[in-house]
Amino acid sequence: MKNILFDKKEFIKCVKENVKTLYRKTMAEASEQEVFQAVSYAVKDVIIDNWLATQQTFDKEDPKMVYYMSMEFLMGRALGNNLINLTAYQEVKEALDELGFDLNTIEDQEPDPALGNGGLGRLAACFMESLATLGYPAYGCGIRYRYGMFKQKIKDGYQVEVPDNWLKNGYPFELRRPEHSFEVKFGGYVQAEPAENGRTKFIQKNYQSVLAVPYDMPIVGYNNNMVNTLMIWDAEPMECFELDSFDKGDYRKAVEQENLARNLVEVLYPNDNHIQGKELRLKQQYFFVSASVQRAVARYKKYHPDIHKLYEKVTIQMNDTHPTVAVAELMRILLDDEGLTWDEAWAITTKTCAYTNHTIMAEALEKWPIEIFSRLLPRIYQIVEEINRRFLLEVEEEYPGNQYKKDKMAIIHDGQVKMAHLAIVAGYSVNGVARLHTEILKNQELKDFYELYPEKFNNKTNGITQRRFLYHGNPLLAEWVTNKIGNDWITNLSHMEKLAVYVDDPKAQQEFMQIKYQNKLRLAKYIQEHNGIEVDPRSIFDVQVKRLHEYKRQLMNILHVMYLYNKIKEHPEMEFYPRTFIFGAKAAAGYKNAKLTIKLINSVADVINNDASIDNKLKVVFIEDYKVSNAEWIFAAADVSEQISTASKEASGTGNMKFMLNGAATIGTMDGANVEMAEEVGKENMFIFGMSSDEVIAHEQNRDYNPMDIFNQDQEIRQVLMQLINGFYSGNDTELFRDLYNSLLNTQCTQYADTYFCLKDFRSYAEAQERVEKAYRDEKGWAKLVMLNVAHVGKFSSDRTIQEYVDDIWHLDKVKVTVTE
Ligand code: DL6
Repeated sequence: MKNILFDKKEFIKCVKENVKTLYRKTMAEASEQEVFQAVSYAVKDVIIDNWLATQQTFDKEDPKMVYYMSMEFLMGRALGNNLINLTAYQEVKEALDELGFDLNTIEDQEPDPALGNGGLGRLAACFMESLATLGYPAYGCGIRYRYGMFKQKIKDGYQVEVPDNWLKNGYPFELRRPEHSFEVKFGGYVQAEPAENGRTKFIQKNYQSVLAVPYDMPIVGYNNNMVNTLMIWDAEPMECFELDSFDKGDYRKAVEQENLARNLVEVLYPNDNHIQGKELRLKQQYFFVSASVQRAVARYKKYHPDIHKLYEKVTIQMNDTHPTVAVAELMRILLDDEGLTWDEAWAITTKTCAYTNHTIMAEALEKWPIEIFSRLLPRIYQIVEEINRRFLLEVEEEYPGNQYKKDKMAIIHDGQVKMAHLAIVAGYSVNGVARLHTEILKNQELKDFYELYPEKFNNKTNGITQRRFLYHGNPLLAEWVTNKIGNDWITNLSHMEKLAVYVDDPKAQQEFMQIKYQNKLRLAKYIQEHNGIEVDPRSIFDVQVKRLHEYKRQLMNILHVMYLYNKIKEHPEMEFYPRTFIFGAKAAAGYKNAKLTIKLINSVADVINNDASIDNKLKVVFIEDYKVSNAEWIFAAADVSEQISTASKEASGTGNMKFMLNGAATIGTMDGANVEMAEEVGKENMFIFGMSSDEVIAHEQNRDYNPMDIFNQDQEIRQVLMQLINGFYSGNDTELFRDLYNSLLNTQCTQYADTYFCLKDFRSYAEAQERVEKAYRDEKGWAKLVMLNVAHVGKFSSDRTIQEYVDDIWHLDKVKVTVTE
């Protein structure tokens, strides 16, 4: 692909100049990190022209914008993807070759901006990329955490969290925009004063405040000149710490402001699907939301005199409940700054804000104690109280005298502010992230709200960007696909279905499996270098990489590995296709059972990998520091994708889609988006097992499941469980894994034993794994099966998801950006 934007000679010159001006060095003297910086600045030069052109197009065409508000954006590295989307990857690779550097090595110098935990943050990143690629005007709004997701080290089998100082060398792709700073106020009290128009003015007094300063990051669309903006907010003190404030007796306040600013954006809360309820977290939420809403309103007002029509140009998507204070902040601006009446402000707000729900896990549903909420955000709390008061009148009208309904649906109840209720009451759209998830929301979790506002509910099944997870992460397969069907798949993944004609073609099958083998070699090398474990690339690579959470059932996976090991030991003569079980997962720092599961996986790995008697039939690998950059390699190398959550618990999953795109077969439950994957590729081309979500929910409601029955009846399962407490994997320490044993069996230790039905689904899982092995032995059959998966992955592009958001929720128009020389 020839690229007019990149003149190789010019580019080389620019890189050399950058090395000189940034570091006073020649290329020969520059380190790889310095070359990365120089290359990135050269790429940014090109991006800036497109970015400017995009902004000019926005100014001229005045399109409606979506403000995608999210506490998390798990962007991953930018350089490689920017090059791909500028269609300049090959040219830059060649240019660097000429300079004596390898582009992959230079890419490795970039920190992973890990401003997110897992699925929710990565989805936001895929959405930003798809919006730009499809040509839709969008701002991502988030926080510029100084420390993103921690780096994970494994020491003695345990997870150790190491701070991730991703900004330490400076980040070349960001742009500080102090001219768009806003003040954000916390605390104090609200004073009501009569206003000239006869109404009441509400003024926040004696507050502390910080200055929110945006850093813009470019989001480059694929081959279309479009560059959208991710604005992530940094906090700075309103006044610098000055000595004269000491003299003025303001010393304490000056220090407080400085501390507030420093602490606010210091660190991302590393919890996935679990809310910690810390005051600082609420501060972070209000901080970035207030700044973003202020910026959205200011931008709108620059071009439009009538604030009543804000919703015609601005839509705010709240990524889970974390940014839900946006509702009250917009109301505050409209009431207090713009002087609108309540009804006017409410009419605008309820046409502007929309909400996506990402989980039904009770522990992830945000509820803030009134005490914290009202102390920190006194004016916002007043507004929420009024929204609640009016909403309860509406409920009363619909269900007269039904106090039970009111208590259940109230936004403020039992000393708490319920953010999901606020989001639903004020939002014009409420969506789940896979069909099953949305149905569970409608019929169980949010049933009362669905009955009241059925028109608000809709489903938007998640997706992933193929530009990162195939084009960049798996260049061999990407090239093969392009050779077979052309390159339309890059911007329209449904073209993959054209591959279906090749699934029975022996030559294509062989090529496909050869690419998989190359990718397995690449991962095997990585594992050798990082874990010191030699794995056989001819073995089945069976992979579970995702956040560690009990509902995702990494524990069931490792129990099954223990079970297989017992079988191989007892029946060495048994036929067994060699397997490498690969895990990668970060556990929240305070999540005890999750961390203990990591230790268990590593302990099992120690025993199995060092047992020469099993003839390398089994290997277990825990990949340290699973993150977006190594994920791309892992997906490319997987034969089997483990998507084994307890049915009903995984809202969608997106890893499942990344594996499918890269030609892995899924072993999974009928949960989240797995259900739709099975619909696309056919159940016979996946390895489905376990209880359905209805069965799980029925057991939960009836409380009629007792894992002890299984323990008593199933000898092999009992043997595995006993190995948790007889020191088999813990150097005779019988206590080390007792909490895991208890979580599965002991009702006194957990709410109810085996909350996530690991034992209940175990036999069905083991049987599905036997089917996997049998299928893998049939080389042609396997090649056909995984190729069919790739051919039917089209639906799971985030381009499709974004188009649905645009059509059904946001109603945006595409813009076309032209760059003039
Ligand atoms: O929608 C993105 C992603 C889903 O794919 C996962 O299934 C779901 O677990 C995840 N949800 C969260 C919720 N976090 N909170 N709070 O991360 O969202």
